[in-house]
Amino acid sequence: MDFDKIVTGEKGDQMTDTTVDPAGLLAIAVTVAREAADTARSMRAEGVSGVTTKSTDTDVVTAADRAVERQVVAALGALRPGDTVLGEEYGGTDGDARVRWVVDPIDGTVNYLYGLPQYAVSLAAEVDGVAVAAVVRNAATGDEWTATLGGGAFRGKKRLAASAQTDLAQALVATGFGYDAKRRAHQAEVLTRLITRVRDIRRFGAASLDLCLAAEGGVDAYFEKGLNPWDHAAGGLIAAEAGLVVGGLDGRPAGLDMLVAAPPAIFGPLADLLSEFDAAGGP
Ligand code: LIP
Repeated sequence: MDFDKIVTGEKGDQMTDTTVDPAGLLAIAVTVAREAADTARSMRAEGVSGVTTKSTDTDVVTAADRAVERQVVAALGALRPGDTVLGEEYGGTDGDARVRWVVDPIDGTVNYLYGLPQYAVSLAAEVDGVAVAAVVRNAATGDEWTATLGGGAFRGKKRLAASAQTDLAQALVATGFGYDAKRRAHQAEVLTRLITRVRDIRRFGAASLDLCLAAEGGVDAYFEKGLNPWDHAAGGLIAAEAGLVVGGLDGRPAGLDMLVAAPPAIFGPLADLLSEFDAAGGP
């Protein structure tokens, strides 16, 4: 991480960490995310460049992913010099501040690669490890979702209320798949068993946007194995503030092994089926 020398301007005009107020953190998150989304969109308009791969030959990262994350880290360093940042492409900055920012610079990178308008800047602020402010901004469309802990979830100025579905068999469920072929095979086996127990399945390709879609009732529920903190830190708060239960299986919190976001009445039945199908298991 070579961002420890972030140029932050004159001492006097820096915003120091005098507050961990969620509203103040959200205002910063929205400002930074909008500028980052503008960069992602303008770089896409010039064509995709610097494409390399990470964990597998389909797990791509582009010059835009890297540039957007550098921009976010630099902006946060200027506005909140004492905070730490965890990002998908450059990892975590050093320090033990109360506030940690969690960023996916372009969530939905394969959509970005193909020019599908379903990719987002996802940015959350955690205080003492708990997400208290979140923004997800679709960089292609400008659609923006926000939330603060206890303050509700919004799309623009519209307050969100998620699905109140009570019958799993009637639920429209979104999910996603990893990049590793062995994991995808296991996820396909789980899907084969689940698909007859729900209304239908949707796969859009960006966890943060899937969680926002669930938050506004565009799907009833969402689950996925293998999500990193930057995939769901912001969308998870937005989904929870819209009324969904967000967690893992068997009483565990949401994490790498599984994230489930569902209305209270069907979270248990869905989680039980996913446990029965070993959805958190496998490679
Ligand atoms: C993506 C996730 C998505 C998952 C994809 C990929 P990325 O993140 O948002 O839910 O299904 O496989 O992991 O790689 O575009 O940042």
